[in-house]
Amino acid sequence: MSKITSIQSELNKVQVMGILNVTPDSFSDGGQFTHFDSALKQVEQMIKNGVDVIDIGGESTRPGAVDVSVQDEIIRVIPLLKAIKSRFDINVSIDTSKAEVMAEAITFGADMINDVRALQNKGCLEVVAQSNIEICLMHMQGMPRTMQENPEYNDIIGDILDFFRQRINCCEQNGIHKERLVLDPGFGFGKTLEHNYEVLAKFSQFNALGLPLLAGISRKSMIGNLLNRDVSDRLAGSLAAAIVAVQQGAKIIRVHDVQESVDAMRILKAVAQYKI
Ligand code: 9MG
Repeated sequence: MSKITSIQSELNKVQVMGILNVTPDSFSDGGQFTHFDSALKQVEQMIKNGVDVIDIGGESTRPGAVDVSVQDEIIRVIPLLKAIKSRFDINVSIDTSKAEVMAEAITFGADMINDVRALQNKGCLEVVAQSNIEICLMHMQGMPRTMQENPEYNDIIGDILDFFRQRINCCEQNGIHKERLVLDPGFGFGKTLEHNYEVLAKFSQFNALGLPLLAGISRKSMIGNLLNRDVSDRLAGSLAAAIVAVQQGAKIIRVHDVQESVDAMRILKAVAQYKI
């Protein structure tokens, strides 16, 4: 399996990460893929549509979401990971903040850990350090239950950069090499509408850290609230935002609508070859 970040080998290829939420309460597809067979069908469809990596999540991180036990999360995610790995040749990322889930995911062949808490929970650094898995470190102010109550920053880009530097140091001190890391400013995680658009406008500043960047904007309220669109009607806004992020250096986009996103990336690639 090739490295997801493909930093050296495929610098021009943006990776499309397809979202597979196996939670009953995720914000835009809640409950749709909780059944094993429908989840596998969805994976097959995403692969046909050109997905590069599937991101499986067993805990909802939407504002106000309730906690899930370790055992429940493992039951939701690990059998699916095993089934995908035995049937398909595709990279899989596991969206989790729990060390026990990370350990199981590593054992059963996951290619990436996508942690919205950036390995800050107990035991996570240690588990990940004992493997070669890639890790997405996401920025979040607060915790999902309360993060949207009153987010405040003096200098949002500076604060996110400081957070990234601190987490990168922490990883390196624990034996996790920088080359295994991907950074994500965490759209919608402890950020107002204005904060989100400022982060999108200044996304290129995160390139200063020299690591691949991930942008997860698909169907989020920063699209819906600006356009006054219901969650089922946010495709055009999501594609526009993804394109803005990619034009500023995003190397992975986390999306619900794989086919449309792959098409958009193909257009960008066709244009890119004529740029100096
Ligand atoms: C799990 N999850 C929900 N939104 C996300 C985002 O924007 N980035 C990452 N890395 N994970 C997310």
